Amino acid sequence: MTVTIAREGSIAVVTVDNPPVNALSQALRQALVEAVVELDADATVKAVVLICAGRTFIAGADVSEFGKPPRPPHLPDVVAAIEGAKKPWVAAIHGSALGGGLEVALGCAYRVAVSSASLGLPEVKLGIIPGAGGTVRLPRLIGAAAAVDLVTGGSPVGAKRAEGLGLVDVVIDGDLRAGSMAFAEGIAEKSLPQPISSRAVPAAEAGFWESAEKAVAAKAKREIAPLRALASIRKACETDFAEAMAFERETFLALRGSEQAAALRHVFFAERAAPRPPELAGITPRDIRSAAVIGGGTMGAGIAAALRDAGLPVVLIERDATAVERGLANVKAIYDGSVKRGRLTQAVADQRMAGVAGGDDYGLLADTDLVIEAVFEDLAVKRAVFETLSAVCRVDAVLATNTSYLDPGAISDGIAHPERFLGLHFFSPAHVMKLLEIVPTETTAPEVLAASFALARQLAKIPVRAGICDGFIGNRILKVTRAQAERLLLSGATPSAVDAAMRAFGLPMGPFEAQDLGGLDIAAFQRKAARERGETPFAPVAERLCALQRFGQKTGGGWYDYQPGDRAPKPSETVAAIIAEEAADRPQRAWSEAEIADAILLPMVNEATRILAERVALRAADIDLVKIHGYGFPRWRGGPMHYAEARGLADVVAVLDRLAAEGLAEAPSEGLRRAAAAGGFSALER
Ligand code: T1G
Repeated sequence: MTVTIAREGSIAVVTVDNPPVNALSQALRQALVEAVVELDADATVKAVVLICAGRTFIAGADVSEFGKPPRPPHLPDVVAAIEGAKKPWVAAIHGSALGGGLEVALGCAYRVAVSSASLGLPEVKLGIIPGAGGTVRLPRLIGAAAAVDLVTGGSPVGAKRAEGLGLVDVVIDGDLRAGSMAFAEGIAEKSLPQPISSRAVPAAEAGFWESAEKAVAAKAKREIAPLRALASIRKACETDFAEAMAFERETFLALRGSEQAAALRHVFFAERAAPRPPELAGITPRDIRSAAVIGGGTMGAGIAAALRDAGLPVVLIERDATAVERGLANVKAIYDGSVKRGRLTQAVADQRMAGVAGGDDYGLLADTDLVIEAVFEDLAVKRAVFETLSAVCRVDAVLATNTSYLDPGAISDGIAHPERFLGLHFFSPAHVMKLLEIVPTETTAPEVLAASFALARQLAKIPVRAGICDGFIGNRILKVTRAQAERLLLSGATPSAVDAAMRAFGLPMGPFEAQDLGGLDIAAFQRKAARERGETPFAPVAERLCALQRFGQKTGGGWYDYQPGDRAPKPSETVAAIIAEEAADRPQRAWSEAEIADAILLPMVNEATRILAERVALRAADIDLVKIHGYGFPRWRGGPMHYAEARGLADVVAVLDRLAAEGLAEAPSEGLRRAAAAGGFSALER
């Protein structure tokens, strides 16, 4: 880490260089305080430009320091030193001025930025609030309403919008260093602007705080930090600077040690590690500049849209002209929906759509870099597609199957150059869900695997490498969850109670509501395949519902009844009667919400541990990412594996043993017992 000071005439340029994102390590904080002292003492210096080397302005406090006791100089003191400097400091912003980085910029007398820069206070996404004056200075600079939006949502704003808010003084066209130097020369002789800390806050209009609290609570759901951030901003608007700073600091330190902050930090680092698996270090990915999708159904259209959103030209192949038209219409419907929801302008949607060419001739793919198959989940159909592709496509074209359940090795058996083949399992809707399970076969080449991880980065997806088994990582765990949920029904719980308990834990919906939404027939199809493999999937009630064609919302009834045009689930007497019959000879018991959650979550952890022990997943954190980004597991819980470790694996094992003794869950796996004895899942990751 270096902070260098260059003098050009009466302007001093302080350059921060702390790769990769100029995070505010202790050494950097110390160097900034020393720079203020040195430049205040230099009579030749009239103004100071604070600029950063590398990809970005200061992107925040050093998150890797969070688990450790804070060391001086503390960031609020660094910001106060800059704000109290005798010479005006100008923050010259490129990349992302985030968190502590923006707080440092707020300590500066002025802020300038290039138009591509973004500025934000994302702390709530880490389960904390700004801890160096962000909630206190921001309302003094841009008013309470804009400050509430920026801080409680945690999303950055672009430089132009920041200028409109008064967060940035000037947007610099062209070279930032030259532009910020020119700006500094322009203000060098002027008197210092009033420090933000001593400015008054415009009074909020009547009822503002009450409505803000309702809006923030609705969006934050069970996350604590957003409402605490709102309280800190309100304090800043209603008390003096010093009292508000003390409140903010106290709140920040309390949240920093919270379970939610630990969980969100875990997810933050897991998400950054996922696109760069250590086993691919040094492998050069094959270039992917063009793509094709075979199959224009829901998945194929979603994948085509995801590829287009990443700027790749796409050929959408279907079996005949009519199917091609239908496929293109499916893609267009996605973009029409995005325009209708205000996510895209019509011009952008048209441009995206123009990049999708439909066709029923595989010959169109002779020079395509990547082909993703998304046809019907039938082995023979898929094998026929790849037989044609391996004859038509370049020998170095990456060929991928989007299969959810079939063995990619069986699909690719016999194709030419199998080293270029693997599974790319997208989650529906493929242009929205961030999870991408990457499933190599035994012959997949490293540079093809690396190309898939690079593609995930290009698609802004979270890639997780999965080994081959029934359901890979996510759907294999889902099968256990569904079987476990039925087991509870046969021992005294109801679908509504199970769903309510899982919502209370933080899931967006419970297992029965989710099946009614997705359709019970999909899992029935997979259970049929499992039985043909000689397995005995446990779904006594679901099988009977499917026999009655009760497939969920799409048939007006599944686990619940639905009134026409109303998606609200209603408890079903039909289902209750079937449950009662299936439960007839089984012991019944009362279930509390916490006991239901344990009986669903801990078997989930048990199966996830088997997946880890079998190396189907390489890291416990990868399994957390699968559940969060593929199945809605609450981010602020960190994922099932983080939740289990934070709770204590010994307790997880003890509760599972009790449930198993009652025949209500499988006993803890050997791997889970080993991880509990070792104090964590890392014992299984070596
Ligand atoms: N601290 C430490 N390391 C960080 C970091 C941070 N704040 N941000 C990123 N990294 C690492 C990351 O782990 C990865 O490491 C590398 O940088 C590239 O990251 C007091 C308390 C800045 C938009 O929340 O949003 O300030 O894997 O792959 O896609 O009020 O990183 O290469 O070894 O994400 O170009 C607030 C979080 C902190 C910003 C760049 N700041 N970072 O995205 O690269 S709390 C944040 C990001 C705070 C104050 C409070 C993004 C990025 P490695 P990357 P990118």
